[in-house]
Amino acid sequence: MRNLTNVPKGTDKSVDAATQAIEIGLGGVGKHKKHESAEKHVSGEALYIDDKPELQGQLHAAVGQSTHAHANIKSLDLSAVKAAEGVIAVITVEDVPGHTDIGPVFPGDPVLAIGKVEYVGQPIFAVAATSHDLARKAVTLAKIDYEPLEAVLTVKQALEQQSFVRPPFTMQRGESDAAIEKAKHQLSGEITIGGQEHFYLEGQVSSAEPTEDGGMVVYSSSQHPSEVQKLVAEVLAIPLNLVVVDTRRMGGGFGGKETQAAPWACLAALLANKTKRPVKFKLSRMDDMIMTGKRHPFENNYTVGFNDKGVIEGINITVNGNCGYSPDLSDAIVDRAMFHSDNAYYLNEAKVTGNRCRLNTVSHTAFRGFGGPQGVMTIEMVMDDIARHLGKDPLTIRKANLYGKNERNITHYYQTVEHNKLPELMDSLEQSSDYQARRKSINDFNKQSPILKKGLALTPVKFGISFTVQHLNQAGALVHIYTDGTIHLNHGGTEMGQGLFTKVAQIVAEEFQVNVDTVGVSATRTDKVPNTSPTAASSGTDLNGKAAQAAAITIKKRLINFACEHYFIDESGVVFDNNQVILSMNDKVMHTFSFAEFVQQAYMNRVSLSATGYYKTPKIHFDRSTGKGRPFFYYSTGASVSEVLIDTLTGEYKVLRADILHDVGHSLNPAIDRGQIEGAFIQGMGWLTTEELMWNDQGRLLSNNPATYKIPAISDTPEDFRVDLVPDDPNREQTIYNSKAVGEPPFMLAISVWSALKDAIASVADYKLSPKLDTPATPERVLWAVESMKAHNKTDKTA
Ligand code: MTE
Ligand code: QUE
Ligand code: MOS
Repeated sequence: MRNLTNVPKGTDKSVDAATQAIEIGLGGVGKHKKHESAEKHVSGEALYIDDKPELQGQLHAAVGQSTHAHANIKSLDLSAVKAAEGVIAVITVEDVPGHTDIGPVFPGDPVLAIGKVEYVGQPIFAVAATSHDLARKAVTLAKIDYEPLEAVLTVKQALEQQSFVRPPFTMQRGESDAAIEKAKHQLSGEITIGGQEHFYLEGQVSSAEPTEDGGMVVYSSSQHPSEVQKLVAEVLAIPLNLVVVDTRRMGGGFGGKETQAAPWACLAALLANKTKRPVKFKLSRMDDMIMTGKRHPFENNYTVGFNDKGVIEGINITVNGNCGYSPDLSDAIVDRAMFHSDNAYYLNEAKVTGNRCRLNTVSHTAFRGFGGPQGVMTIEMVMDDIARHLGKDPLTIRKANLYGKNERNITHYYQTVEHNKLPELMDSLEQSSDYQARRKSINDFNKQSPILKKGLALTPVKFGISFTVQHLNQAGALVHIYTDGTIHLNHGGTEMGQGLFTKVAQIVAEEFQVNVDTVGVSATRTDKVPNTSPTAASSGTDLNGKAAQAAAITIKKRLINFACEHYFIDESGVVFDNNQVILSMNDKVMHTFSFAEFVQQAYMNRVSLSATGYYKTPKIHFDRSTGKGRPFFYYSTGASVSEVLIDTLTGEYKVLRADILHDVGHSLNPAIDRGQIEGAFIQGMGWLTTEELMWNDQGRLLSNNPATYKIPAISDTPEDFRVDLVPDDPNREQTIYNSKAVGEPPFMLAISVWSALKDAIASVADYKLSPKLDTPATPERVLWAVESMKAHNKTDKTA
């Protein structure tokens, strides 16, 4: 573990200290490398799809949206739309030549409404016009007659009516009912967890160009170009080899562009096909917020049995995900909530049930953590509740329930938690953050401060890495070396700001020991690497990094063979170092070539300088029928401590300080990893505090713009923010350079903010009660929770 005294905190030096121990190769792995587009991002030169120059004849799309949450369409009169200024084409589902359902995994998502609508905002018809504004104006002119139907608008309603998008599923280990009953103490509780708008800076956008042979080239801001390719081909009824999807970068995806980039690409392609002109479809911010799915809101509950030490002996957890109107990715998302209902804790006898509730709202989708955060929240609530019941510090309860090293280490889905670092990691953070001293001083502060109260909490994260759907855990890459020694890299992953392209370029540069700047990154394209998985589940680098390394190794082996044959030396005499190829015999250097010179020689001697690479994750399997297996290759872990200050008269609050210690194994790029950790924490904080989605009783989204939906601003960053990587702690599994995935896990570090808010609120009733605090914990909810503590104090006094 980290030497606590030597690590300066909250400064750039801490990153250096954290990475000094990493063996740094000359190619670039392990170094602080700035994002491949960093300068372009800040100067505005990075091209997003909407920045591309207009093509000749380019049209712009818009859709007419449902104004009802659930209704039959009695009649649809589009004559005024067709006659409107600038309108070139109008289509309904009847004009779709191929498949009309674009459900990504299960059917249920019509590309345009088929006779009925199932949420407010559902696309009913689409228009191509000569400008974006004219297209948007035209769609308002439709005359639509609806026959309203009863709408399901709450999770409670959905549960009552057994309205599900997929059947319920249970994971079980042991006999939890009996264990709970036998235990000395029992508790139960429930929590409502809000959803979250992705609020990527670049909205959903696609641009489609017809090709001369009846195909389509589609530029799409998508995390899943291969799925866009498949769905575009299907709606057009053309083979996949006639569709090319190109994604250079996204201005953020966060899961929102895994499945939900496809509808706009399909509609652009349908209109392009109909008009034989290029068509661009970009959503305005408000339309994007109304028409695309969000993080699943959940309503979860638990019953737990535990002993005097607060150790869980048995637990039943039910997670109820609000999936919206269609399955989308909800089956896998609710599964991930169930897989993370233990977070870092051994549950002993446990039963976890997941319901996939069907509501008449937009279909909810992937968002950083993919259901995991909603599962983790539930067990963290249990920890706080047990602590208040027993009158102990929640940290004591958390530590008492952590997975063990060689015992108490089997999850409720029967995966063994190996190489568990959390006991030491949490001890280390407890010390470096001065937890105990601050706990004492906060208690003192709260005693003498009647209105302002402070709270403190330390929470862990354990997040399973791999797609829980086995076949997605594969990737491909394509590497070319040109005769000037520059390298062209392409792989199946997409760049959404997370730094994937930078990391994979570093890996290829490392293999040849050349400067990373000589590795050109290029747009993800379905004609370069086929049949790719979405860039998701934090697995982009793990999968594509290994695939690109495999391709590089293939070429490197050819180069080595060439050197051996041409210069009559052994393999051991060929060394790639510092942009050179050094050839020796009997430890005596014979030739030193620049990498470019050597590559040129190889070319002249007819050596192939292009290769594909492929990777699939080993060891993983899961049998959903028994609920048993090893769905995750490994776990990423971390912990955070948050300190908050609340005003008990207004409910307003601030995060005063946050300390994070997060494990990324051998970091491939500490600067980027740190950026991911900071960004994820702030995004998680937004989810749990200020970002409130509000639908009215007609199913219409009211929080549909940045004035009514509050994402964190720079001023919401904790005043004192200390982020450390666990240094020199390679992944025990054979991942790329023994690194660990970083994209999603640190999102859940923000749960310490929520727990700290509850700690501050609990102080009002002398820590005797566990405040119920649904999320987002807006100032109103904090105030209500404070009021309930005060009400308890009153009844306590009168009793
Ligand atoms: N970071 C930025 N800047 N933008 C994003 O859209 N998406 C997150 C995370 N970090 C995201 C991000 C999500 S949801 C995932 S799954 C991972 O990045 C995906 O990329 P990776 O697998 O390459 O880490
Ligand atoms: C985590 C994820 C995803 C996941 C499972 C995880 C994800 C995703 C899918 C998925 C599932 C079935 C499909 C498909 C995708 O599963 O992002 O195309 O057929 O897209 O544990 O992030
Ligand atoms: Mo991330 S939610 O897996 O795109």
